[in-house]
Amino acid sequence: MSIDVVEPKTISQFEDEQGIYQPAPHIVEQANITAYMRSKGFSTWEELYQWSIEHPHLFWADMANRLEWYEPWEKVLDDSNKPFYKWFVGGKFNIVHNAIDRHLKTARRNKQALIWEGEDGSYRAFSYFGINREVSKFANVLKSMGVQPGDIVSIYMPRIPELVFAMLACAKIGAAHSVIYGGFSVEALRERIADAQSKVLITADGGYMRGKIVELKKIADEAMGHSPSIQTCIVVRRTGHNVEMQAGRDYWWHDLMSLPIATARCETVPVDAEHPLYILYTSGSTGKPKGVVHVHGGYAVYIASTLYFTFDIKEEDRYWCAADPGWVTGHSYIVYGPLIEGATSFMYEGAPNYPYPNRWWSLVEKYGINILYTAPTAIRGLMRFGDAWPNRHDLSSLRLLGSVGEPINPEAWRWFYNVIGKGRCPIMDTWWQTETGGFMITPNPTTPLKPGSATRPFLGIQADVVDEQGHSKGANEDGLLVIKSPWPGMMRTILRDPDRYVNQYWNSDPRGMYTAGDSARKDEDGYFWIIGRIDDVIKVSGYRLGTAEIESALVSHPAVSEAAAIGLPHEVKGTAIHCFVILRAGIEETPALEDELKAHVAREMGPIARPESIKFVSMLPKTRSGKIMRRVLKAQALGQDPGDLSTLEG
Ligand code: 6R9
Repeated sequence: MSIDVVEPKTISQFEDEQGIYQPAPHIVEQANITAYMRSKGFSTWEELYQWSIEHPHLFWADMANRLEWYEPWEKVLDDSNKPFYKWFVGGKFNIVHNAIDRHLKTARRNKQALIWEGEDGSYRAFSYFGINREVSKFANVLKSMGVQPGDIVSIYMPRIPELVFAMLACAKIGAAHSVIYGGFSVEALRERIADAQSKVLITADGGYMRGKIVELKKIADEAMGHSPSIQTCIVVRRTGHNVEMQAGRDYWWHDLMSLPIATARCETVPVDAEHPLYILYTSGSTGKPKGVVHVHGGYAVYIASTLYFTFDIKEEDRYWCAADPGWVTGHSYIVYGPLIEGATSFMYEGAPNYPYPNRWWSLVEKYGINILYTAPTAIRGLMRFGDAWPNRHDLSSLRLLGSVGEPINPEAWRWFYNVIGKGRCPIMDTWWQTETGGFMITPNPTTPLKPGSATRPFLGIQADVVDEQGHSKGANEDGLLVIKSPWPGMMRTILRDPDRYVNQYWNSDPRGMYTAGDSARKDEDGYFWIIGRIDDVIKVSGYRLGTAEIESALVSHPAVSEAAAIGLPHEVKGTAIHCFVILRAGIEETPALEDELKAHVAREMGPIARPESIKFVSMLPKTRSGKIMRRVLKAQALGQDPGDLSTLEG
């Protein structure tokens, strides 16, 4: 495909001689953060930040007081059993009370909460009143299926409103949800259902992606065939194509929702602030995905305050986070965050370039989107088609833009800023992780921006770049990104594996700082520049995949004896997967086998994990302890010096 990227020539009126984008005075004046800063008696963000890290209990109590509690907390933070921190101890709370119930008492009752457009052009919208009805009805359905507080319900759905209702219904009755991204395949789904021990799976017949049907129910059927814990499967009819329904196990969502038990009245269950809200599986450096646990209280406080200050949500805004709800970004900033803030959130089902590369821009125009939050991979993907597509549309409703998932290259940043934001919308480059719950290093609308930098830590967050011993690195020196004190949105543990939580995140640093697994550098202005993952994780189009998972998928093929996967730069995906495979004796290296192995990985893990290339090799570089030295493969592929080879197997 020919690449038609024109580096925008417009120099924004806000760009200074150093290439720093200064915030427009009217944005600063109207920003939520400015109002808060003034209310605390400070005249600069720096002073406010300094206060927030010196008095985190006061700051977080302020943030918690923005929400409604059934019973107040006794203590903001209990750090008596590090790193198992507890927040808002003794408080009784439910995130759904804050996301829905409390709005019903105000004029927001009739405000649009969720506007949805399907890839096929279908349109649905729900007010807060409407969302409450759907969620309450479905919560009653779940209760009738025997779902209890503490259970984990697995959800495997396309990007449709029922996904949001299902998540909220679980939370409303004190059950935890585990959303498995709809792009994952049989084995990934089976493994996650087994770890969560789910009795109930919620899915759909299928979803639309690029005009084609994704066969979700079919994949779910295969996974359920090997999931003894599942007793009930609830299926939303989205595509209407034929799917198998197993009597006694599978039920249509719409049938259940029309039963008399599905009344629109359901009490929200008050739970402890530390009660689990959801499990979200994410890739780590070993094969088994980690079930990151988030809780009701601190998580709600954290995502609401980060959204409020960073994306500056205003009552009349239409906000669009274009992520998938199956990713943490969707959990925090499509579902819970915007609803807690009483915002109008827009959700789109399909591909950004379907049927044409102007789909997103036409949606911005059609719905009058004010805030657009997306990922560098999507920006690069759309930039490839040139400026004519966005230029055909009125994008003047946009006020703020956002980016998440991987470092954004300055070219993509400038294109997003100039061509989409017309040089007037600041870009919030938000660095965070599944584990952190919400934004950690991020600008706010008053921050001077440097393209490619996530700028500085959020209020109350102490981030640093350190060496292996935990000593701070100097300006512009590479090191490990750490967080030096706890925050309310942090993960609480890894499901069924608390040791892994301690070892993976807290032990590598002798001072007990949270180690993020990213390398970074901090410049002379205290701006953070994220370099990338230091562990064996590859980010493909912003999705986090473990090299070990890809390798196990390859090795599960009868022709493969050993495999190594690395990430190499890719123009659109950011990073693409390249594999090195040792075949079993007697198996011939053919192009057909290469294709078959690519398809095999896509089948096992999902299309997102399909390798870009597979190279047949006769040996792999390994350490004496048998660990594959992926950095050596990577250096070779990039023609770079492989560095220290002292641990290479002799
Ligand atoms: C939210 C999310 C976490 C990893 C993280 C880092 C990378 C995320 C970034 C970024 C540079 C940003 N990452 N945001 N890198 N700039 N603004 O992505 O969660 O899927 O758990 O991935 O993503 O490497 O460690 P998750």
